[in-house]
Amino acid sequence: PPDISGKWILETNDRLEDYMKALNIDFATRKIALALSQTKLITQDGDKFTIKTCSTFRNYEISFTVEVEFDEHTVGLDNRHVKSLIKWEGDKLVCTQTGQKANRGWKHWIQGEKLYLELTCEDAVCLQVFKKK
Ligand code: RET
Repeated sequence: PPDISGKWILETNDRLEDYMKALNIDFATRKIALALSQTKLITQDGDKFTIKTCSTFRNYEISFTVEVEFDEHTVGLDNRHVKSLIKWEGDKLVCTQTGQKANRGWKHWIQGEKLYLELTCEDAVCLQVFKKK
């Protein structure tokens, strides 16, 4: 599988507001989140990952093993409980988050020198592009 590890800086952020609305994130948090720079710190050891999403406002961290479902509590995001399962689909790291919200998940992949993250909830799709620090 590809190596997505490293320190990544947010470069573009398309439709994050739609995604946050689909998650029922409140107005004030949405406005703050939209204005933030974000950094992703990804460590990868075989099929074990830690992904930290860092900002000056709030951080969010998950650790998982590929193909091992886990309980995810999205503290500081929409504060829901989901069952998350992450798999490689070709060169994309794909997460399905099963719970109250339909069609919820994300995909990470590398293209050129960039890291892409597509976040989906219901019919909202956010695309974030990161450059390597
Ligand atoms: C911030 C700031 C507080 C409000 C929101 C945020 C968004 C975080 C997101 C994190 C996604 C993480 C993923 C990790 C995958 O491995 C920046 C924490 C809403 C969308 C998908």
